[in-house]
Amino acid sequence: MRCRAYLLRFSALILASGPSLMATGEEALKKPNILMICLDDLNDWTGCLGGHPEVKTPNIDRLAERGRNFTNAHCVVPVCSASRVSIMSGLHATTHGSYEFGPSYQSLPALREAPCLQAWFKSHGYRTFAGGKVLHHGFQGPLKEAIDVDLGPSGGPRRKTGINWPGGPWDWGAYPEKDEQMPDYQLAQKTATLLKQKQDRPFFISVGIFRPHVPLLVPPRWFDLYDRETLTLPMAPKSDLSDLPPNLRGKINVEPVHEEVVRRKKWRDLVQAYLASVSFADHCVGTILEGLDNGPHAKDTIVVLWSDHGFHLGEKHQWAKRTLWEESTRVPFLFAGPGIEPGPCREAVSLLDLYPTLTELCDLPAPKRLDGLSLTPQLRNPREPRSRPVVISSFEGNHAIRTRDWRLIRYADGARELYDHRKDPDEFTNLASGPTDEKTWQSLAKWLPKKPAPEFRKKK
Ligand SMILES: [Ca+2]
Ligand SMILES: [Ca+2]
Repeated sequence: MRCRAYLLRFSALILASGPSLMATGEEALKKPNILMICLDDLNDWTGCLGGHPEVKTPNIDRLAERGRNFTNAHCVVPVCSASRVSIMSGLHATTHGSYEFGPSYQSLPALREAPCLQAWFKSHGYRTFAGGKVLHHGFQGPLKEAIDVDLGPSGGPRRKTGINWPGGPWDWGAYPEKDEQMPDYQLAQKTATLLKQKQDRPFFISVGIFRPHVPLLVPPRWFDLYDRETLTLPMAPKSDLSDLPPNLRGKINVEPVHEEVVRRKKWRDLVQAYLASVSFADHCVGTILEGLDNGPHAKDTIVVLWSDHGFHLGEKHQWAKRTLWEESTRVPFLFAGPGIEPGPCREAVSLLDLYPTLTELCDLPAPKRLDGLSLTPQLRNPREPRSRPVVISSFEGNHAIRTRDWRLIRYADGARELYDHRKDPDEFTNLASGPTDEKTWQSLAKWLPKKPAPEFRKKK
């Protein structure tokens, strides 16, 4: 009966139209726990997003099946630090001014008064645990207070010399021998052990797995899942580049450039290594979820899983992140737990929506400013439209607008791109390269940021 009471109460939290319907008395003091799993540089190459036909992610897929799978979710900025700062502050780059890899949360003046997600939950009675890469720079300085218990690092063992790409950050290979030698897996096991213990007050666990971030080094059994010779390479026709604005050339490439990967005949190796790293990360997710499912908090914990941004593996002849195209901005974003009905949602949503969604699900007040929208309407009804589209920014002055069906990009120099996802999910045909349907363009362009914050630069 107690379990049933929990379920009813959590369903009420999600389904109620206002606080008047919330449970009262002792029941109101009980809050759902949060288990937040974040992955690093994981694009849509999961079974539940269908980004690669051979990828094996059984654990993430199982979580997607039992919860709400936001299949059209996007980051705020497609690079680690700025993406994570935005998620954890609930504020857009156009508010805090971090559009590229760089400033820590605490160094941004606009965030001085903005409580990070974990600090907010802690100040409302939660015990907070965090391990691995959650904020890119960690919970340092004034943010240290946000975390009660440190669960340790993530990643893999470091190597002094490269295996396959000496001298570059892009190494890959079957290393080390066993999962147990990977701090990512050790962190997953530690989290699973924690989840098997009874907690006496609500908890918020943040756990950040580092793979599939480079270097793509994972144990051999993950490489063995994929046949290098027959695996599917991304579609990257040279003709796709002909309708792109010229401003892109050379500006957003990071090492390695696509031509170099092809020339050195390393495309297949890198795709295999990324797939292997994704499956290893999925195994870490499975280890954590096994802990939750076999512990005392399986029924009173909301699980949320996301990746900080996407990743190119040759699409549009690009590698890695930082572009404003689908492969760089689209991410897995899943909610599961008591009262959350299973099924996909195709509305365009932002990782910025995490903060207001979690505060509402847990019946906490919200900080005075959050730029995202609570997704509780879409958790109730997956066809409910989000009231405004998603805005993604990369480098100062460049922005994308993503709706259910469209992507608009406008660069700082005025260059334009427009893609119709109903007909062109790979964004091959830039409808803004010639005469553009102004009505469609304007209906999307009106959402472009009017007065974005200037880029924050540290005084020298
Ligand atoms: Ca990242
Ligand atoms: Ca094209």
